[in-house]
Amino acid sequence: MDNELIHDIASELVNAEENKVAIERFTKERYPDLTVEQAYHIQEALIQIKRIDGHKVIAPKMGLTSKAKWEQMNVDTPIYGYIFDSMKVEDVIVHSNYIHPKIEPEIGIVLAEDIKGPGVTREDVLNNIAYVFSAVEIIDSRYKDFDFKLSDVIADNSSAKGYIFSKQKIQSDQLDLAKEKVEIVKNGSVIATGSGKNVLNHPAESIVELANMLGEQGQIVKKDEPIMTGGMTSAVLIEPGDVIEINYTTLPTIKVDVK
Ligand code: 0L1
Ligand code: MG
Repeated sequence: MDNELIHDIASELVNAEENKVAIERFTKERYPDLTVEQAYHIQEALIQIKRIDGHKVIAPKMGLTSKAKWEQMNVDTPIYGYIFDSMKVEDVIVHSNYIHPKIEPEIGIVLAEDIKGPGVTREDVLNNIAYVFSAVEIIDSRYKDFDFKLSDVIADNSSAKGYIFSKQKIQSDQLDLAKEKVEIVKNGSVIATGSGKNVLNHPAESIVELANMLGEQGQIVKKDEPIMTGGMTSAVLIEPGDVIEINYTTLPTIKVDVK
């Protein structure tokens, strides 16, 4: 796959995002043998296109971090993507800005010092946390019906489209990251529950995986970057008019309306 084709596929994904029109996954007919390595090259090209368009990368994000998603997709590895300044959401999700948005509650971690894999361990991460925060990711796959294979979703920047972060920063000794629980309350009813354990058994493992995956590319995980470690529940579809409250055991509640 040459650079021109990689750039064309990345452009197609950016156009789908901008026009809010979902496309067929590439592995369905056009590129059934698209590899994970090629997919990360497409993701890099997509990031570059967005940078040229004026978007600033804020941090990497982790995806496919739960056993449930691994079984569903028949994979055994998480993936990463990147979030941009333009994806930030405060109190209102404007539904028409998306194709078919879903939300997932996550635990966010900011590191005190840069780390570089391979060989990073859970202890390395736990000893290097500046603070944690609550996060809601808005995922919005550019593929029709969220129908994708692993390579498709990697190329599509891991479905990243939005994020809401708590303003409050919590010291990591204030909570047990694996035992931290969360519930999604939609229009007054609890519709999903989960915990930090659902994220690779411990959210710090998500940063371990990220550091080791980026390390293979000669890249580091930087201090001060707000990293979403992965969904604590299944992602849930949202609709205009929804009133959402995400309650954690210790981390700050996040409230958001969908318009
Ligand atoms: O952050 C995530 O786990 C999403 C990764 C992509 C899979 C999806 O769109 O459901
Ligand atoms: Mg996520």
